[in-house]
Amino acid sequence: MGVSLRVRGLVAAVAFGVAGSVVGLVLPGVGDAAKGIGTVGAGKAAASTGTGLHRVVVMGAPGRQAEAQRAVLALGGRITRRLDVVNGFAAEIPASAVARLAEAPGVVSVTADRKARPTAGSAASGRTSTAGPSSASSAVKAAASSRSADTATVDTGDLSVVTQLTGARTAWAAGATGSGVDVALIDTGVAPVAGLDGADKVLVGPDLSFDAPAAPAPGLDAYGHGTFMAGIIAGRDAGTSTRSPSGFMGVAPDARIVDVKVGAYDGAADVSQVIAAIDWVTQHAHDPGLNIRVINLSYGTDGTQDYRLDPLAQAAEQAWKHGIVVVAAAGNDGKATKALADPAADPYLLAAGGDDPEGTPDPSDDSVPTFAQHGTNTRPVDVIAPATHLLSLRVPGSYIDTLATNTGQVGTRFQRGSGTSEAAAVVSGLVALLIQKYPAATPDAIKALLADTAVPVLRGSGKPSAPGQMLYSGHGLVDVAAALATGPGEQTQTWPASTGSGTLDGARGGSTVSADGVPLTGQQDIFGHGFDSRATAARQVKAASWSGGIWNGNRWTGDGWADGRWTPTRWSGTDWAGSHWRGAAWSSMTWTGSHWRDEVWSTAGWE
Ligand SMILES: [Ca+2]
Repeated sequence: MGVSLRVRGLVAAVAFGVAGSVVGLVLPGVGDAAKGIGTVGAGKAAASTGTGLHRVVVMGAPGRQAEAQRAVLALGGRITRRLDVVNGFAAEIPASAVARLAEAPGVVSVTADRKARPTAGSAASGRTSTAGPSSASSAVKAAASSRSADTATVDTGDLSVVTQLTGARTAWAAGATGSGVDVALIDTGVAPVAGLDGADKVLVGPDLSFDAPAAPAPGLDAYGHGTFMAGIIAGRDAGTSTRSPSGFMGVAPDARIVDVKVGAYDGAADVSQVIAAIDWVTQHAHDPGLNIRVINLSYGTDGTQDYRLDPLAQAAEQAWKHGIVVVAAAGNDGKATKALADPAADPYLLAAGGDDPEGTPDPSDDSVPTFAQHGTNTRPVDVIAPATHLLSLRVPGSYIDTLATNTGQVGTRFQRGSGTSEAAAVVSGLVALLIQKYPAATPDAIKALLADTAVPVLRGSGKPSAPGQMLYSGHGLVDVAAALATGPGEQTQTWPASTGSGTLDGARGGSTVSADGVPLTGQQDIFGHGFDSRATAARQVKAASWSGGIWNGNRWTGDGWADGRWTPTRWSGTDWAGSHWRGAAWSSMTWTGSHWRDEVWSTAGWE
C-alpha cells in the first residue's frame, strides 16, 4: 500500500504545484551574520558571500521582474544573473533582508542559489554582476556567433545555454527541432508537469515498474528522475518559440517522448525490467503512429560482465541493430578508471560521458567532472555533454524532493541535477535533431557523425595532472550544428556481437532490489520466472521476445494500444514472485541518478 499512497500523494502534489502560487523560502543559515549590510550596494562590484551576502534565486511574478529587481537593490543587494527560463534572476542580498525580500511586491519566491560558481576569472572581470537584460543573454549570443574565447560566466546548467553550446539552437534555426521523432525514455516515468503537458508531447507506453499494480495511472513519475530527463530531451513550455525562446525548452522541443516506466517511486528497478522495456521498444518502435528512433538510458549498473555475454547489453545492442540509437549514461563512479556502466560498456551503443563547461560557453576551458565515469582504453566514452547543475523540470512531492541531500531545487518548477544521466538526455535530444534531418541514417552513421564533429576537450579532471586524452572525454563535446552541416556517411561498426548468454546477476552487479531483506538474484525475473538467457537472446534478434503483453512467459502489461496509451494491466499481488516484495523498503538505487546522493552533489561543487 505504500506505493499506492505515494503515487496518489504525488498526483495531489502536482496539482497543487500547478494551481497554487507557492512561496518558497528555503535559506539555510539565515541569521548568521548580517554584517554585510551597508558595505555592498547596488552597482558595487566584487561583492563576495564572505561579507555576509547570501546568494539567492528570486522568482518574479509575470511581468514584474523589474519590480522584483528594484526590491533587491533597495534592500542592499545586487543582481548577478538573469534566469529567463525560470522567469527569475540570481542575486546576492544581506541575510537579514531575505524575509523582507520574500514579501516585496513582484516577488513570488526567494530560494537559496546552490549553483556552483566557476572559480576562474569571474571576480576579476566582474561581468557576472551586470544587471538587466545584458548578462546571460549577451554571453549566449556571443557563443552563438562564435566559439571564441569569452570570459563571461553564464549559467551553463540553464538549457538556454546548453542548447547554445551544443549547437542545438543553430540546428533549430535550420529547421531541425526533433519534429516527427519519438524518443523512448526508459526511466522512472513522466509526470505531466508544465513543460511536458503539451498535446502529443508524451505518449504513455507500458508501465513495467513495481508501481504498476497500485498506481492511479500508468507511467507516472513519482521519483522525479524520468521527468527531469524528459524535460532536457524534449520539454517545451506552452507558447514558446524556437525563434526567440523564452520559457523552458529542451534540446529537441518538437520531439515526442514515449514513456516506458521501469523505475518505481523510489527508483527501484531490476535489470529484468529494463531488458523487458528495451525489448518492448525494439519490437514496437514502428507501431502505427510511432517513430521511435532513440532510446534514452540514463541508467547503468555496476555489472562488469563482458558485454559479449551480458543480457542487458544484448537487449540494447539488438535495439541498436534494429535501427534505434541507444544513448546510455557512462555512469557516475568516476573516481577511478573502470569500465563504463552496463550497458554503456557495449561498444555498439552511444556512451555519453560528462562535460563541465566551467561557467563559459567556450569549450576550450571545459573539463570532465570528477564524478563522470570515463571508461577504459578499450572502451572509453564516445562523446561528452554538459552534466553539471543542469536545470530541468521538477516533480513536486517526488522522492527526490524528500532527499535531505537535494539542494538543487530552484523555485517551484525547477530542479538542478548533475550526472551522466543528464549528459545522456542532452545527447538523446541532439540525436533526435539529426534524425529529423537525416531520417535514413543508421545508428552507426549517426554515432560516427557525432564523434567526428565533436570538439575535443582536453581537461580530464578525473586525473588533473594528465593532459587531455580520449580516455576522459572520448571524441569530445558534442556539436550538433557541425554534425548537421557535415551530414552522415556510411560507417558500419564491426565489434564482436553480444550473445547475451551470460547471467542476470552479472548484469545486476551490486544493483539488486530486495524486500524484507531478500534480494532478487539468480536467473529469474521480477515474477520469479526463470530467465533463459540464450533463448531470450534468440528472440531478441528477431525482435520477438514479447507476445502481446506477455514477456518471459508472464503477463507484464496489456496487449495493445487504446486511447493513445498502451493498455495497462494491474498485476495482482499473487502475480509476484513473492507478495512480500511489495510495500517494503526497496533498497536499490540503480539509477544513474544515484548522483542525488551526497558524495556526488558535493563533488560537483554545490555551495
Ligand atoms: Ca566552457
